[in-house]
Amino acid sequence: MQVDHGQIRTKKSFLPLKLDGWDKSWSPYIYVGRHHTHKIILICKEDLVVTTCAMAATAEIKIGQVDDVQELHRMGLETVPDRYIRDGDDRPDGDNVCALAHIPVIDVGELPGDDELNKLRLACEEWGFFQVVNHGVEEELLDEMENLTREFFMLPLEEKEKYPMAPGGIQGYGHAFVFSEDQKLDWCNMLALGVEPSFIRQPKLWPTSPAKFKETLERYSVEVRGLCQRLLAHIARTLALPPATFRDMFGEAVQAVRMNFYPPCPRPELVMGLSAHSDGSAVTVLQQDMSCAGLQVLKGGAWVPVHPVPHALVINVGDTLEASQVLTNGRYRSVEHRAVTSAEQDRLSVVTFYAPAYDVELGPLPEFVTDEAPCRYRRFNHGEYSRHYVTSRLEGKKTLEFAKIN
Ligand SMILES: O=C(O)CCC(=O)C(=O)O
Repeated sequence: MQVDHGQIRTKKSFLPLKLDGWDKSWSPYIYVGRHHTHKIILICKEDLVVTTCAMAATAEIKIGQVDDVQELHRMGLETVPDRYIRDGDDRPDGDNVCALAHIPVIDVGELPGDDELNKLRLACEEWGFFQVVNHGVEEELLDEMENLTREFFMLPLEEKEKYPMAPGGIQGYGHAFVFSEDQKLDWCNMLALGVEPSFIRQPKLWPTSPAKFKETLERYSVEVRGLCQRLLAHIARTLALPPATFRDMFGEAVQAVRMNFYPPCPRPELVMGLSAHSDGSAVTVLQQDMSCAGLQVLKGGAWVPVHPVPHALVINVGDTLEASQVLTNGRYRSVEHRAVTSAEQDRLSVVTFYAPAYDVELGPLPEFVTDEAPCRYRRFNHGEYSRHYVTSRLEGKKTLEFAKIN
């Protein structure tokens, strides 16, 4: 079947193609239909189809038995099921952890002062990760979000399962990024929700218990969105770009939140809380509780733990940030990170992903392509990249291969 890649059409205009129907299970903006042996994917913005692609139809996703790790913990197991046990190289190896290093801390209240801007530039260039203090998101709101998220994870399993994440899906309660029966699992429970624009929301997956959860998440998301926009303006300044560069380019930015809960694990040396990955976002804002330094960032081949600072937020540049690898042609890097577990303590994180609108075309800015730094990334549609990201398992920076010019 001829699929005219890149041509803007309405969803309706695809209906005469006699696709079997629309499978809306991924999310409201991506429609998957089948035509004979091909799977047709339409990435839509409301009624407009912004990108299409056709691929050989794959079998239905079977993810096998996925135990709820909080329930495993409650059972008081002394070991962990095989599906969680990592192969040797893939274990959180203590020898390769650089416990003394610290990611930079940026005082947002001091931006755009020259000294702090310089610190921010170095943080983006050398780490791709930093913590922010004085960031303008109220401490009470951070506390409230953390407490309500914890309350949600403490609900009985039957209650949480009212918001199920479909196999291979990315929204709801469960395990994201699982695509096969033999894939190793992370020691983590997740609640993931699309927030903005409204057409990515799946309201049925927003918990009604705890009672104030929804309203608090709304307020929290507005505040964190504002922080992302302020940070992007400062990051643009560090690249000598006009502060509005990203705002103008990203259009109606996409915002999603993932809440991760890592119960204590009887064999933390054998499992991964969250597999190493870089983020598909432009910028990510991570709130973590004070329990332990479970987040680790890869720096110079060693894993650096991110020690919680009270009411600070952890920021990292993602694959598609204009100030990250693709748009700066490799000058600022999105960095691999992972979460490890503890035998004694549980841990909670609330993670916001902020990314360009799906119909935005991304590619290195001309400013960053020179004879010394030839173009390393092709132009691509962000919706296409998002789709690629959420249908791939978390595996270091592999998803970014999508955009690389070999
Ligand atoms: O929980 C953490 O610290 C890591 C979370 C994370 O990297 C993610 O949700 O993508």
